[in-house]
Amino acid sequence: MKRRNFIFDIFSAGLMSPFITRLKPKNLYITPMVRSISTWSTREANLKAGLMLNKGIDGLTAAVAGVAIEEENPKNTTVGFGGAPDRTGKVTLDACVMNHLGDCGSVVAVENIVNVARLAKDVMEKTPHVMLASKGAEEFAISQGYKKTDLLTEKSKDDWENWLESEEYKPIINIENHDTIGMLCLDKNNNISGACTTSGLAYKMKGRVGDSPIIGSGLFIDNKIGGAVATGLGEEVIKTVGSFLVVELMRQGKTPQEACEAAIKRIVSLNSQENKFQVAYIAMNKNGDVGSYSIEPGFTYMDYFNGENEEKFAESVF
Ligand code: SD4
Repeated sequence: MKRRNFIFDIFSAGLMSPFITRLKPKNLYITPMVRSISTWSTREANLKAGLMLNKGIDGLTAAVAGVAIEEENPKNTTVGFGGAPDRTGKVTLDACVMNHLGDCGSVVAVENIVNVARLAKDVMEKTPHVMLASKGAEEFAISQGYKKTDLLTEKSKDDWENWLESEEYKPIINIENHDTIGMLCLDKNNNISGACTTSGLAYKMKGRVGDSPIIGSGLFIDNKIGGAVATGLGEEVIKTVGSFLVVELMRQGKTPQEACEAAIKRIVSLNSQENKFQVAYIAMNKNGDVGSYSIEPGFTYMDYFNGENEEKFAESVF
């Protein structure tokens, strides 16, 4: 009997079926990939999300739980509790979330509530709206059982008082106005979701809202393509609808890296070089490929992949 016929015969006789059954779980099953990336040195937050994704938890739940670590961290002066106040001394927070279905929620200029990304998720899931602002958002939070918390710490109060005495204020690139956390999570169902949360620019004008809670600017997800989040000077991100732009560039065939670079260069081309400021993007596509790019050097991001949670330096224009 020829070898090929012999193989055919034992298959058709069902003789191989016990082997195939035994081989299947071990050798033919591919573990779905998970990946979580987040802006700046948000190590613990990204690890939290990555471990949740590993357990099979969905991307949005993981992203909201991950960014909550920074919202609750008083040392992070750009997010949540301990965030720098506006120039009247009030801490006001902005956040948004978006899931793989294209559903989104957002809150802007919220006082006294720490976990505003979770609040944005609640707006998405429990109201007929996408965005709630200020007192309305706070009242909704209280109605949902959130605790009222004074977000101004002694340290951020002291810093603000020193700022009031300073003659001219210019934020120091990568030192002040950074650490906004934007996070993208690819879960075991190959769905991408994201969250973005911030106290915005330090000593901003009362009522100022940046890019972070604006769907398409601070965050955008299209689960057929991928997702992107922004950090840095929100006014410049809004002008180019930055995160949406990154996702649309990926739709046109660019890798996440190429898309981040093109979106950053768009901003640079609209500004003179004397006017120094930072903007950075991170992006991920459906294959789990990631990209990052910034205007000024010094932007880092966290990457949880294959069980490792690593800090990475992004390349920059200058
Ligand atoms: C804003 N984009 O309110 C935010 C600030 C930021 O890291 O990202 N800081 O403009």
